[in-house]
Amino acid sequence: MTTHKPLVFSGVQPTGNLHLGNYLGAIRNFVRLQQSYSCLYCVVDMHAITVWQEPAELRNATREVASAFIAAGVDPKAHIIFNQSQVPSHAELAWIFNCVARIGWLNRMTQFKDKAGSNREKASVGLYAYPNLMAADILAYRATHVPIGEDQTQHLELARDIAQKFNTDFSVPDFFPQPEALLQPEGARIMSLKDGAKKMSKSDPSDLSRINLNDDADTIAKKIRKARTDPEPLPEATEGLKERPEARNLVGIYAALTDTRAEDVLREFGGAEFSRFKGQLTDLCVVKLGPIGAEMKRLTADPAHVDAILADGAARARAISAPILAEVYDVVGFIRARS
Ligand code: AQP
Repeated sequence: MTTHKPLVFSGVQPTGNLHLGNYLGAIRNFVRLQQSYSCLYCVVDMHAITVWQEPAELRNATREVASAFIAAGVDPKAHIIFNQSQVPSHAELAWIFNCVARIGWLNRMTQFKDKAGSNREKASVGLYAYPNLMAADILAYRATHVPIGEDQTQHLELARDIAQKFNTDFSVPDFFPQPEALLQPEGARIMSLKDGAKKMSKSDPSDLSRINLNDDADTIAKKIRKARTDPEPLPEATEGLKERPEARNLVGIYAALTDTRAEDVLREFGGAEFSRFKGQLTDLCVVKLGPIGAEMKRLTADPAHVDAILADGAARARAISAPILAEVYDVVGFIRARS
């Protein structure tokens, strides 16, 4: 990995069912950023266990996310792909950040409220402290740019606050940078195929709500055919999508997969019935996702190979983060053995 370029860090949780939203909202962008940044792409298994994960499934899902990165076009030699738990700096720095961040800051995090729901008392402490670990993920490398979905902007703000408070508390003004979000353009948020008001999500109990990256052509066709729509044909202009979240979502997916805008899609399909549009959308999804799914299948069939890529990435990630963590320990006042 070349280190003269600005450093990007981003992660995906191995919580199973990687889907089109993860691809269009995150992984595809990871591939594009390789040109201009040095990139660390992390399978964040420690974040995943903030809610219960079956150990065997966690292992498989970790390999699946790593395979998706590679299948989509991330180069694990030129950049770094690894799983979080193999680099102790994340947990070590997170503990220090647990002591820097204030409870009041975490109390404001809307994702905790959403994910814990009405059962807050039963949520894990890890789910509550999750944003501190995310700050550690980024700052353990002094990464300056973080590609995130809009749902993560509040957590990134918190990472910036933690960086600043650490620098101020310990009188080390430039120790940690202020990481910046690399936000995707509007439309990168893909919604459930069953409910245009809910985002497409790994944890949605209905498999028909999402297109998984490893779905075969028949499954993709079935899911798009069954996707919720309304009885009207597609409008001629984007204003006509305003009150039609499901139509807007399908048009948005088509636009994202063809790297165009909703208005371009409507120029082609305005006035068309959904049956025709859904047929075209199916073909497009199969063409774009088929090769990724096939390559993921090939890679996950050889777990030892994927594990070796993760181990190599983790060793290179440790080489960047360990010296930074050693400096942090000195700043905080921890005694450590000198090599
Ligand atoms: N529907 C989506 N549209 C666009 N981007 C999305 N992302 C997730 N869902 C969509 C982006 O994918 C990246 C990885 O997400 P994550 O695995 O860390 O967790 P998440 O955001 O919580 O993803 P899910 O699918 O919704 O998982 P569950 O159901 O487990 O919570 C992030 O960059 C995210 O923005």
